[in-house]
Amino acid sequence: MFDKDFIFGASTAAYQIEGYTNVDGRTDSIWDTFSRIEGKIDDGSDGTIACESYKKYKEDVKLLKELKVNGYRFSISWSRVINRNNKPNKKGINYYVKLAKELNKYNIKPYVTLYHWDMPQWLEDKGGFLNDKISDYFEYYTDVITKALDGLVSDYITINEPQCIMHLGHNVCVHAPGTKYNDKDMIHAIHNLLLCHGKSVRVIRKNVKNSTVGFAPCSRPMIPTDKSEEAYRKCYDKYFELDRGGEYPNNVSIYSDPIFLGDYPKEYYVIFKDILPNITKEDLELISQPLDYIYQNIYSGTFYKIENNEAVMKKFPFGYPEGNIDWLQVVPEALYYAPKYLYERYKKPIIISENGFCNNDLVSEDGKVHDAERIEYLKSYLKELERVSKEIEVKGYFVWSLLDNFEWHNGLRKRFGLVYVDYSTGERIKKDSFYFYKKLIKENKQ
Ligand code: GBH
Repeated sequence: MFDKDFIFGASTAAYQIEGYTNVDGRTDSIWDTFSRIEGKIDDGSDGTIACESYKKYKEDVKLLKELKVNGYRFSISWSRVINRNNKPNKKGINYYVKLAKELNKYNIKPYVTLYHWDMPQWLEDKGGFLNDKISDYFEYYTDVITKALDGLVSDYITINEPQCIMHLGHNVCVHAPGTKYNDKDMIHAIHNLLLCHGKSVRVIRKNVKNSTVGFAPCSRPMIPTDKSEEAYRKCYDKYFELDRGGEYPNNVSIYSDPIFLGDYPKEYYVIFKDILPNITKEDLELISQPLDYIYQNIYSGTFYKIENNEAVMKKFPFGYPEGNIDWLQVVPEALYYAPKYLYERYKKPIIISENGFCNNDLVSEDGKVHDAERIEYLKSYLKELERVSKEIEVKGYFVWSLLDNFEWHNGLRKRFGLVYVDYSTGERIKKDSFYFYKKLIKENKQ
């Protein structure tokens, strides 16, 4: 059981669900462009139709209402609400106003993510995160949308998973825009991204009464297999370590230390000493304005054992339980250890902004979707979250996702929803896990 005011929510993102990418003045985002390139998306699909939530949003809100969630986390498509001349696009903005109103009608709090990976293509053409003016553009966009949603939305998340933006988008290049950065450009772009966050926070605080603000990185925690304090400490250090084998753009502390602690980790200045971007005291102050929560997207973890005083990764045994996507091993303890590590270092209440399961769902003869594995996943993860909530402050949990949707480079064939979507008809079918989550929320409120 969680506190009575615990936020049970569901999460989605604009490009993954909205469809109607070519209407009402919306311009291309980098994902539109990327999806058109042959071979980039596994099944050749894209977001042009997806769940058609741009038109079916009332139906979606009805689903949320039936679940009795008290929060819905969705993202705004920058290229829908700001046009190519960097001016507001009324028609696009109006969609989010209508959606927020519909949610408020049923007392479902909107949690708005401003950037869930869909940079307007015309801004990418000007250099994207390497453009030193990108944070001014982001500040302007934040100003426009927070004013438009005034009185309707008070909870904002600036940026979703900077790790995926930089690592998947610009290092391994399986995500849009898929252009490789060298190290110098990478840490420069990361600094610009953090400035986007900082300027956005400043505007939100100015424009929105009683606002809450956060940002939502992702992480995959190290799970100690041995229960000693030493093992815990070694795994904690590893989790925040900057240079895990050159994968620093995928790291926790390079983003969260500047935001929560006011500076990059010490090793940053050592590792990148010859290629540092220009980092001023003002930048760091802007980036580290106080936030309300530590949001975190967590799906899986990796086990570590202690050998010769070192935390070393343990291979998963053959046949270890996993979802229908290659990185999704079932490791419920991830929702115990990651919140604990994060709370210890950054000292703010935790909200899990995404957690969920990719299943090989199909519609059965009885017309229903029996996703028993997803139920087991959610049950076991929430148990661990409940366990850690006895030790630290945990404020909420958003399941990924309300609907099956466009799973980025994996396309439409990977399903994460509590609700099944038939992409040829747009029909939504509540899965068994939908009823499971509904029941869990209900029981928790009694
Ligand atoms: C989230 O990203 C996204 O925010 C969301 O849009 C997406 O649909 C959802 O999750 C489901 O994928 O380091 O071994 O975990 C996914 C998080 C983080 C998963 C990076 C893949 C790389 C491999 N991703 N991870 S691993």
